[in-house]
Amino acid sequence: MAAFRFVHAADLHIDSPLLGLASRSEEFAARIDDASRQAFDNLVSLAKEEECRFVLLSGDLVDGQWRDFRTGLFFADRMRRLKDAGISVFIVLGNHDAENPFMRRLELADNVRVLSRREPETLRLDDLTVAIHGRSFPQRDVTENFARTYPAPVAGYFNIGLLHTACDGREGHALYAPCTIEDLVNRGYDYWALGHVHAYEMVSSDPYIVFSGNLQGRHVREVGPKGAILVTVEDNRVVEAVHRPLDVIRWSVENVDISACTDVDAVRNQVRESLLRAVNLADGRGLALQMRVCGSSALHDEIVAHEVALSEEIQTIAAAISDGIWIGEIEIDTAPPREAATDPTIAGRIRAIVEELRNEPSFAESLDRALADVRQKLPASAQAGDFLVKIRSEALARAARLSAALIASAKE
Ligand SMILES: [Mn+2]
Repeated sequence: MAAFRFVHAADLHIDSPLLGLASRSEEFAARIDDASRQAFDNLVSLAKEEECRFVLLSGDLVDGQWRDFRTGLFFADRMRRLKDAGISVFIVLGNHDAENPFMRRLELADNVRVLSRREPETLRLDDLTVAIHGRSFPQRDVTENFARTYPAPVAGYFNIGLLHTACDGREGHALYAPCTIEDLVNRGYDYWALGHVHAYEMVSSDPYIVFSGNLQGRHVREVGPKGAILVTVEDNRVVEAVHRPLDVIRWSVENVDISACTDVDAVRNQVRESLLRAVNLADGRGLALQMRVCGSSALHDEIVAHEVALSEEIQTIAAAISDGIWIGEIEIDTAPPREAATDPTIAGRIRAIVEELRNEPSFAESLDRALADVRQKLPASAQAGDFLVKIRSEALARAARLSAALIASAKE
């Protein structure tokens, strides 16, 4: 029974800076600068520990621009380490790699194969009955549907497609090498190792179509665990494909809802609980987070008046929990209690003005004067009296309805 493992990763963006960490502390800075390299080292370790036969990298190994040649040195060194462990590496280049002038000249050990930029290519690993199909980006802006140009599967083999693509579109990702899920399914492969989209996504498990996501989150929009897919194959079938977190800094957005808090102590507790939960999920990693204090509360005025003090307290609570928390931004987004909350729309503001008039004595007086005028012109009768009383009591409600209706029609 032929069984083996491989690991699928993408979007390494080695040496890409982690953004939004401008005002970080010095200790945290040291942990952060190396994050993308450490995450890649974690990938190398995973491949060795799990005795993987090969590693798949589905593009964007580096940014469009390197800071210097040491990025290439680092990558070449880790490829050699994989060679020493008997592990092959198969790569398709992505839009960032294509843009990078150094990537073309990169010398790599002979366990590494970068698939052709000119046409789709198939590599056969006969000892494992594996066929790997792929095509590198020749330039950044690939608008062609690459998937449809990929070769037919090799009969009796476990067929893998390596592809850097936005598939049928993913928010926040340029629509490069677009294709539909049907295009991928119809190709008849067993496993599509996709790259480009930074969020892990198991698009399908029959056949396997997987975005591994990036190895290390780079900013606060890339929250949660980041890593690679560890795949076990037996008799040309996937028996397991699991996402293994490999990141060293975890990004998180914490919403602290203070609606249920009746005093500032309760707010502090809420903040502490939220931080403890995030630290727990980060599982020993550094934690870079954005905190948003929200909810309707009677404490709103007090919180807004002492915003700076609250921010400092939150930092102190974090420091008391761990030295691995870095809070990038604290957003105070609370509201007054709901019953007192005002509707900010024009219609809402007019309703508020009408409500105010209802309690305004001078308005009542002028209304009475106007109605007295009308009364003189009406024949004296019980019906006319009732009519005026009705007008008097309904005038404000009618005015409110009329103004709301006028506003609604004006908007159309
Ligand atoms: Mn990309």
